[in-house]
Amino acid sequence: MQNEELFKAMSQSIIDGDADIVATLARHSIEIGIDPLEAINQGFVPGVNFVGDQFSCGDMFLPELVMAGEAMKTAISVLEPEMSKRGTERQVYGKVVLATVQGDIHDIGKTLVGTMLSAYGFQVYDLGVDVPITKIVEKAREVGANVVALSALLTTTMVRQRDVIEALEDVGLRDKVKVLVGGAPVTQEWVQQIGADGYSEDAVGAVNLAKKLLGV
Ligand code: B1M
Repeated sequence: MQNEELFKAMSQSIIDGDADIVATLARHSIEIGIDPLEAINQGFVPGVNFVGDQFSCGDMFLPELVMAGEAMKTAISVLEPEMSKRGTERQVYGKVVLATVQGDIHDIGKTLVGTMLSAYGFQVYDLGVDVPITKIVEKAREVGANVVALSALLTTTMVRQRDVIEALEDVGLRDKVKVLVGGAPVTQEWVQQIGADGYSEDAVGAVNLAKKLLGV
């Protein structure tokens, strides 16, 4: 199968919500030496984006969104070990407390960001999804985090990123950590509005930004 053909099949397997085919195609891409991040970005993500678009215009419904999300998680779980292996930089650059903010259960992009940060030399404390502000702040204090990384996929939950920054200020931690935000609705304008230190549109960008913010 040519790469283009494989990417199309990957996208379709997400649209169909067929986790078995997703896993087979993901394993095949590893066998033929495709970069796992390329498989995600060019193969599987177009499928999940298609389902998202169809959902917003009412042509697909919640069950399809759920199945596409589960299928996407299968793809990541097959490709994740390969991504980790490819991260060759072994020094520890810093500690990152990572979470999807309260009220938001989207975890695919956040997990991908965590995988890449770990692969490229950060110690990542992934608190999961729907994480309360206090839990994020407490963990940052407990581990002496250098970076707090906050994912939000909903326009209604982006505000929690600002709440975390305010809570870090309240407990005197704001000047000790860099705050990195991300997720589909996040923009540079939002970063400025809430006083975050930066955002990136994807997982590789998050690694580069974290390194830049820490000067490593
Ligand atoms: Co949801 N959902 N969803 N959903 N969902 C979106 C986000 C939506 C845009 C779909 C749409 O309408 N077009 C829409 C939000 C609209 C808005 O607010 N503007 C939406 C909605 C409305 C909802 C519900 C409210 C639906 C409902 O119940 N009526 C509900 C909300 C539940 C909640 O959170 N409280 C809901 C639920 C779900 C599922 C559970 C079914 C499932 C998630 C499964 C899971 O995560 N385990 C789901 C899915 C799959 C999606 C879409 C289709 C795909 C998201 C995804 O995984 N993308 C999404 C539409 C879309 O984005 N096209 C949609 C792939 C992933 C690799 O990309 O997450 O963007 P992404 O992450 C990227 C970058 O954003 C960035 O790097 C990642 C890797 O490149 N990034 C960071 C992310 N976090 C970062 C952090 C960083 C840096 C970069 O630093 C800290």
